[in-house]
Amino acid sequence: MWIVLLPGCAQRRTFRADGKPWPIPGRIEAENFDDGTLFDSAYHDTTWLNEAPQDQRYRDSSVDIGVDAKLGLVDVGWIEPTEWLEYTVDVQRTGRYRLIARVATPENGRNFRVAFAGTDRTGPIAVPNTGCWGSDLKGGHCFGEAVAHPIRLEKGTVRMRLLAGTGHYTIDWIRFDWEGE
Ligand SMILES: [Ca+2]
Repeated sequence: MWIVLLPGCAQRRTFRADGKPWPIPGRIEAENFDDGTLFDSAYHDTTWLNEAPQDQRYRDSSVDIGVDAKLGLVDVGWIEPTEWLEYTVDVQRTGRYRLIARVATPENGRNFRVAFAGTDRTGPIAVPNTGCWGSDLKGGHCFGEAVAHPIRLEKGTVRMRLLAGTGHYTIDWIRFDWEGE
């Protein structure tokens, strides 16, 4: 077996021009998971191919990313159980945060979870049945919000993992609002 190491490509980084972690409090777009490496993947996707044909317009990966040019929307869909996405984040202040996610699903009983540094910190977060999978590509959409119980986060840079839970939903972004000490 041959392993080729390309100089300069071995470093995992955030998916933003300055390479900095995503600040919390703040909003993180689901499609902006880290740029991982062969040995340090930033996602697990159960299907090799992109389920969404538009994926290539946004970034190269086998994560199923949808693009709606009309709404200026990029989201992650076709999510199956066991899949996950990881983001390097910078918690700017120790305290309690409220977690809100913009999601859609036409199914009942769907949920996801969020882990920090490898530990599930939220338990299952219910995704409301919003009546469809997100945008209809004609200017309409059915996104709603999933809200978790406030969680306490420690100041510092850490990896945040979005765990699929039951899967079968679409996610646009996840946001952390400051709640207090
Ligand atoms: Ca998005």
